[in-house]
Amino acid sequence: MDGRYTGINPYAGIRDVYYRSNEWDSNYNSLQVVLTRRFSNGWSWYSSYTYGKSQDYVSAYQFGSFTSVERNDLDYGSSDYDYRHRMVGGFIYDLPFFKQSKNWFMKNVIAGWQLAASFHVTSGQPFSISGGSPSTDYNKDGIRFDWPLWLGDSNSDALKWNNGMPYFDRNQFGTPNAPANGYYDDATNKVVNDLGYYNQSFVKRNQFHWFPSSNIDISLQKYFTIPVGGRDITLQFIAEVFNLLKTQIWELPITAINLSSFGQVSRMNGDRTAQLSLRVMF
Ligand SMILES: [Ca+2]
Repeated sequence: MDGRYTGINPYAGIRDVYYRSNEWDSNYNSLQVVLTRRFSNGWSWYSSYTYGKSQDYVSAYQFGSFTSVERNDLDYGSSDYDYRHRMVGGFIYDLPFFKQSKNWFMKNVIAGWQLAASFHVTSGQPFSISGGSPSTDYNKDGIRFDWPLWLGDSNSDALKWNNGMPYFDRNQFGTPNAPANGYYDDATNKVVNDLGYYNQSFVKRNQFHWFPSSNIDISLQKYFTIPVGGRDITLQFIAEVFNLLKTQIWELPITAINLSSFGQVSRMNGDRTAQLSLRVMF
């Protein structure tokens, strides 16, 4: 109910009614390959690759609305978390050097460190192009998030570059022709559905995927045992670097077609962070 249907709204004074149900489908298929090496001879390894495809009408829990109540199927598409390829892995390696050294310092301080690393490579984040203002209520049903037209050929047509910055090209998207009879006819006080409206070539939900991302984290750690007053105190020292290679990816472009800033990308994200920690166990 958008306030205009007072004639058929049985609840006077109530504008919006939220209805929640479990009745919509989602669909996930994947191929998963896992390779691991259990810890022995000082090292272990794990790696996992997933080829996945997830589709649904809405991906958020207890939130979401159809762009059109007449054509729910227009919202069936890639899930918000539909990352096609994902590879993760890592290793743990007990550094074997100087463990048998006769030198006290080499044996107790330099030896005995454990090196670990983990990484991921993930294909691009899915995202949609839609509106959010009265001007993007193309089918005139009171809901503003209608799909614009897709004028491009292949998805990559929408991605353009300007001075080394990517942007999404507004010219690849168009305004649908309005329903021929309008959606609600004030003269007859009836809803007039021009279903021919839906024969236009709309952009699909989560039609686009942004750039792939990757990351490597490493850590170096060691336990020190220090005898204090007849008992041992254990110190655990960990040095970690997150995003070792400082890989950065562009932030998603602005996806609301009604904004003048549509398609703009403002910055790259991806800091490198180093962290030292010392834990005392007694
Ligand atoms: Ca609408």
